[in-house]
Amino acid sequence: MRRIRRAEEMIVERYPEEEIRCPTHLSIGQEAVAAGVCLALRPGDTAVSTHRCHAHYLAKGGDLRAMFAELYGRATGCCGGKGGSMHLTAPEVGMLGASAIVAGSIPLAVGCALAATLTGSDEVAVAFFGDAAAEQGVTHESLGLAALRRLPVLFVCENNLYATHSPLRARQVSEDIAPRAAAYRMPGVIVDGTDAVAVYRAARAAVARARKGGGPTLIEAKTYRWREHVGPNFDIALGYRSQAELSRWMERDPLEGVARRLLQAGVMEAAHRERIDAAVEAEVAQAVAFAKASPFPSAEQLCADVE
Ligand SMILES: Cc1ncc(C[n+]2csc(CCOP(=O)(O)OP(=O)(O)O)c2C)c(N)n1
Repeated sequence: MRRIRRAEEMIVERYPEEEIRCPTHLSIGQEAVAAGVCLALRPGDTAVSTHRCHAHYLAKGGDLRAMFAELYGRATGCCGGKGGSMHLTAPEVGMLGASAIVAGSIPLAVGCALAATLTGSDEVAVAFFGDAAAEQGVTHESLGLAALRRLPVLFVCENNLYATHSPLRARQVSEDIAPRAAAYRMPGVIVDGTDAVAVYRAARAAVARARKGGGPTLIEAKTYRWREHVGPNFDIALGYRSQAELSRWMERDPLEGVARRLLQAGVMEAAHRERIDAAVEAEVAQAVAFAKASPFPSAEQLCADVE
């Protein structure tokens, strides 16, 4: 979680330099969801993500240097510099990719799960998506097929209460997404998305169930994005949400929550935390330096893989 937070804070610091030219959607405040879910997965399990994919990519084991190089549009990026922030991919560790189409991750994960059952593998697939994706027709088609075929897939909804600037209460009659799972006779679980341990426990149970043929689970993590929908800034001045609401969620910082528990339980000492912070700081700085020193793709590289 520290790597995810610091990497995104670094994007905040560097974005105004205008060397990162792709749109970037930060998940500061939402880190516990990616971390908790991906900890319950094996490298061979597949994750499919959204426009807000940095956290999922890093939690699944994606290379930090290749991520920054991608953001900087360099040939050493995980998509050769052609994808940008919304299209991070690391198939070698099961990060299949990220779709900027709202709900795009959901049928892709179902397809991965279907492929796993057809090939006799015990791999599990995860679709990460936001609350707005729950409003798309393809979500219901996908949940229906996954339930019918008892596919090994986790539907992980990061309910951060907003779709761009539209609040959930203006878009849906219920503030909860998880109860919809009942219509497909699959478990629907609500977890505190600021609590990495709670998320991990829910994901671990769903993965175990899926791996032994029990079928899909819908996990709804209640969470909150601290920054604007797209870009590095705070956006309270826009007026669609209040400073008081943001402050309440910031008090529930997922990183501080885990650190407090580990310190109180005597599992981690303050000095250990400082060592983690220092190591992450160096790693992120090196990733930025690597990206900046990398070449841009050549004209041939830019045209490769483009049909
Ligand atoms: C099919 C489709 N419709 C509209 C958009 C424009 N759009 C981009 S992000 C977004 C809101 C997404 O909200 P949510 O799924 O809750 O994810 P969050 O941004 O909150 O993480 C919209 C409407 C899109 N990318 N794809």
